Amino acid sequence: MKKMGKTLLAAALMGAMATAVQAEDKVLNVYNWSDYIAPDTIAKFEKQTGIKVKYDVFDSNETLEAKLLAGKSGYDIVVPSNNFLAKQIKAGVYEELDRSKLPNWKNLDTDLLKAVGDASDKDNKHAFPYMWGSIGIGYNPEKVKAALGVDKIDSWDVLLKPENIAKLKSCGVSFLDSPTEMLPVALHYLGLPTDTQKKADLKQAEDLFLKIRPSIGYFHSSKYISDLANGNICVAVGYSGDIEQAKSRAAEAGGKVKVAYDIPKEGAGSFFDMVAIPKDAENVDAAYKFMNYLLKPEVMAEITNSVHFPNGNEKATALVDKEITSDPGIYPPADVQAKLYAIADLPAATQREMTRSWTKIKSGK
Ligand code: N2P
Repeated sequence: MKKMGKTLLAAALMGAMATAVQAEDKVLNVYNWSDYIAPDTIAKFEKQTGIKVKYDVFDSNETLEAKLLAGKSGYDIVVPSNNFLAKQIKAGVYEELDRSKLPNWKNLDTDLLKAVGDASDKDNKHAFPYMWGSIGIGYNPEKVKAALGVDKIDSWDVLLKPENIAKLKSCGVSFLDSPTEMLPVALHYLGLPTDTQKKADLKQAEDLFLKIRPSIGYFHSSKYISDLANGNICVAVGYSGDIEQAKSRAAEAGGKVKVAYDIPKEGAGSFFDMVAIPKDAENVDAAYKFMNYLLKPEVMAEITNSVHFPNGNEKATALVDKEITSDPGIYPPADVQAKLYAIADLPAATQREMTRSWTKIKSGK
């Protein structure tokens, strides 16, 4: 009996060990925006925890949402912008977070948490802010000067007035491929509410884009980084940090190409990207470990130093390079921040309308 007991105990222990090994063998599937992490963030996590990570990237909320709403995305960690997060929470896409597994939550910026919570996730039950930024204009000052006679773009007039953008066509113009972020650019410029649900307002924005459409070279939400850095295009409407990355890449390549980023004087859109766990995640334990790792100030500071977007971690700011925190394109001063509008959480019907309109704009008809 004693012997039998020991055998049973040994078997049980071996079973438990096998489960532990299996848990560590299970891959953590992370789905994040492209160009949005430091080169060694994942490798360091894998080394510290023994958890293997499969890291995939997307460059638009629309792409992420299609996967999430189809279900069984296969991802354990995803990073939607907060307006999309709000809608996805309502659709029951996310796990409610167990804060006891996130001791580093305390490092987050409480003002930002409250702002994104009030806007899209009451009491921050499902997500925390990763990075944020603005949607402004990146450009090559020398090429713009040759085309327009000025080396600074400080107004949306330069891109939204057909006679101006026509002069930039030959040196190359790109726009983000995102109806929910680009239609508000025109709405704001026209003095219309950026969160409008009125078809007539959206039609005015569409008409404005159709007028300038012949001068837009392409619509893409990540390719412009290398094209700006290589001098293949001269203007891009894009995400602040991405354009700042283009600036650094151009400098690292010898500095022949110059890149500048400006938030036009009329103001611009802003976004807040949030880290969340889908309800059907298969590796929830590892997802919490990854979240808690991302909440470490030194980890987030390294990411900001690398991708040039401000993060949501208050304790990280002191660890970020001074040349980054003092760059007004990355950390806009209060008067510029006051001119930024948030991209709204819109009903599915309005979003569909915007997507239809965007398809029409892209095809130019
Ligand atoms: C990263 C772009 C993320 C900002 N390349 C858009 N949410």
